[in-house]
Amino acid sequence: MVPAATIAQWVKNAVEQTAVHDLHTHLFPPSFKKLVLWDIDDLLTYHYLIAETLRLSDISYEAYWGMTKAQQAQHIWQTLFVENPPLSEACRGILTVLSKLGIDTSTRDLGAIRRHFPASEMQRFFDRTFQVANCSGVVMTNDPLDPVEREYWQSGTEVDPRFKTALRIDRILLDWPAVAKDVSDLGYRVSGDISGQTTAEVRRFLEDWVKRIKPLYVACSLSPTWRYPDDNVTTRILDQCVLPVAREHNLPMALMVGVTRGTNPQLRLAGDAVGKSDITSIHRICATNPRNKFMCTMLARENTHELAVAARKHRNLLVFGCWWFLNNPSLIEETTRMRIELLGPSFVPQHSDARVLLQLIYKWDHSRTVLAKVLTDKFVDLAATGWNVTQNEVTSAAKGYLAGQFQRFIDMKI
Ligand code: RAT
Ligand code: ZN
Repeated sequence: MVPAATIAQWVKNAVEQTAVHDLHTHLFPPSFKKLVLWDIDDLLTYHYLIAETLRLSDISYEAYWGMTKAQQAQHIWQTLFVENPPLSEACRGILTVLSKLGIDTSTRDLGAIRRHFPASEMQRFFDRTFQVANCSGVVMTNDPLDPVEREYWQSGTEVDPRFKTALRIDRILLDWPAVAKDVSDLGYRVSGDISGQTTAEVRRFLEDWVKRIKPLYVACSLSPTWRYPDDNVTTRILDQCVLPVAREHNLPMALMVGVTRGTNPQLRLAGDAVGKSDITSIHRICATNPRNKFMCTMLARENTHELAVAARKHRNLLVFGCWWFLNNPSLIEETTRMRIELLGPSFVPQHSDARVLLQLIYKWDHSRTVLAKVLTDKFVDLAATGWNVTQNEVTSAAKGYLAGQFQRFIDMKI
């Protein structure tokens, strides 16, 4: 029998050495200058940390938002790292990034840390981050209705090949009639009441953007109240526009379900929360559209088990990632264990959701540690049955989880 320590070493090596393909981030290539977030002040003003700071500091929301980014970062550092121990996952993440970059934090002096991130070094940090995170590529979140982003696409800005695209369509699905004006301003004959040529024109809009950005998938985040099918515009646009286009191009539709936007509007982007969602809608959308592929991640811990069960029932459903509030080691561990037990190799355990380039370093370091722990246990359990575990199968499992499962799903004939 292969000893447990040997298996642990094989798993550790395989998980560390496999370059990850990150399926969902909010990162942009260096050429999309206005949208790039990368340095220590960007790390500190991540919305996860804003929410944590405004719990501990008695500064008013208005005063916080009235500060410059540098002042906000200083306030967050002072509150979460100097006046309190930085115990949360988001705080620990910053310390992992600094430590992996060899930056000394012993004096707890933000000024000294900042000197390691001169603006002139931005481009160099892209290569360094991908290398330290051992990441081969990231999928962005691309919203054609964001005027700043759209400008880069329309002007043919060159895109670093490590950055892949995903067509994000939240407003197209969820924001009628308001979105009609924005789509029509771009030259499509759509109306708020979805009359006339609207559905054909929305299809044309989607086709044009598929052609322009060549996405790996189409994506939308949905609230806990989302139901499919429903007697509403979202179902209509899904059925008549999005799913036909996605089917035609073999693009999975990624459903990110369970976010309640703006629970506390004063927190802005940090004000979204989680709610329990309806798994029967996932079953129905997969079953009634068997020629479409779906990816799904759900935000509530309560939904993760039933989502894994749903994936057992629908081969056109790929479960991915521990999203946002689930991206914490304790929850990643229980979720990954449970998914392996129910789905074997056929899921994508994690994505980073990084908004700031350097976050790739900590999000993947922390997730790899958990994945290695769980995978070791699972292979040790196999060895205990008398199965002759080989290094090859360990390596190929790690490769599948970190990089291969998405491609398998794309290539699968349904
Ligand atoms: O994780 C996040 O940063 C969230 O704010 C959201 O962006 C979420 O991941 C999403 O894609 O909607
Ligand atoms: Zn996201």
